[in-house]
Amino acid sequence: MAAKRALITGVSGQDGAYLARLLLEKGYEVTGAIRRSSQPETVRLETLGIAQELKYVFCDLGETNNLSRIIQETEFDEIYNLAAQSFVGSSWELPIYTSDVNGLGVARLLDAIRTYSPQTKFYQASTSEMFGKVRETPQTELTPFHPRSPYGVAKVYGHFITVNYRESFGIHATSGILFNHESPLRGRAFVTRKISYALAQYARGSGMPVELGNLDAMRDWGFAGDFVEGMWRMLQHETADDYVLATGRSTTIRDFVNYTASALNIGIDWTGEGLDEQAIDRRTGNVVVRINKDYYRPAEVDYLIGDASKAQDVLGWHPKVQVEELAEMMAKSDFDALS
Ligand code: NAP
Ligand code: F7E
Repeated sequence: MAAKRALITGVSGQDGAYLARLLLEKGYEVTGAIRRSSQPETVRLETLGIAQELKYVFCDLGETNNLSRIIQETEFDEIYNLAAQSFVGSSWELPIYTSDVNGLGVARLLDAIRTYSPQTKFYQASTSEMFGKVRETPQTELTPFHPRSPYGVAKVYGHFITVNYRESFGIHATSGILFNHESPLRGRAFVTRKISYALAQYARGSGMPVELGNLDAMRDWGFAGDFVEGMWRMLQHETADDYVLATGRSTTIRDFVNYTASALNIGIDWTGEGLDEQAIDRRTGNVVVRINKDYYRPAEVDYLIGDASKAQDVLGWHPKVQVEELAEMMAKSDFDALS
């Protein structure tokens, strides 16, 4: 039987790299869509040792004709749309661009599929950020959305245009509503990796504190490797639908610092409140964490916790890695890399 053909947009990102590895292991022919840049970005694929095993096309979700040509030229069995301006914090600085790529970019892809390859299965990377100021706890596929950032607003459009193309044209278009998932390949601007990298540097003797924003925000954090398996399972199901992927546990940023410090054998005590809160090295008295109000967001998502029962029941998907293990994995990876 011929190998299945998959296109991954955003293949150079965290999820793109793990998903590419999974699909290659399953015998797929994988095409990775990357943006043209002065130096093509394949570092994560190289880290996983698979950069040479993919085909590549240049693609930008801002460009309609380019997407159409890619989909016209190759009959893909599955397209995973992971490309996005994915950093929530930057979306207030780049609201128009974020809306174009994360919102209209999805419509551009879906319309090319509708026109040139309507049998192709489509996965849209939707997000728990759509729940924002949450209407119920825990959040499910039926929880109403109230996004709190331009990123979240754009993703709501991406979600509903996916639902609409499924309902209007019968495309196998699925929206995965994924809660935060992290890994040693996570970008360094996101809070978990910012913490693991800075504390690993501290453990190696930097003596430098890390500056963070709101330590009280709570996230349902899982491991990206587990979550990309859920994406694949969604497209193997006979019918397209919406699915939440989450671990069902929520943790403060402060506790993620605690788990990371513990994994690196840094004993810390918290002192002070609000902007004066600090984590102090029990052994030396040095400041390990301090607050910088610049990292606070204009509107915060305070508390997210997902209910992935539907994905568990229908797809047989279960997250394997718990948040403490995730923090340890990230901390040790950064510590080892700094040797
Ligand atoms: P990531 O590491 O930031 O990767 C984003 C990818 O999108 C990169 O490959 C980036 O390419 C690409 N990209 C950005 N703008 C583009 C454009 N205009 N055209 C084409 N490609 C573009 O993000 P991730 O964590 O892997 O997340 C993957 C997807 O899942 C994203 O859509 C994100 O919004 C969504 N999501 C993530 C999480 C999470 O917790 N990780 C949770 C829910 C949903 P460059 O390398 O060239 O920048
Ligand atoms: O922030 C707080 C911040 O940037 C998490 C993306 O993958 O997941 C990610 O979005 C929390 C927020 O991720 C700092 O205020 C405190 O409450 O790591 P983050 P995010 O915004 O949750 C969702 C599901 C996605 O879809 C997105 O693509 O941590 N926080 N201090 C901080 N955050 C950052 N970045 N930096 C700080 O210093």
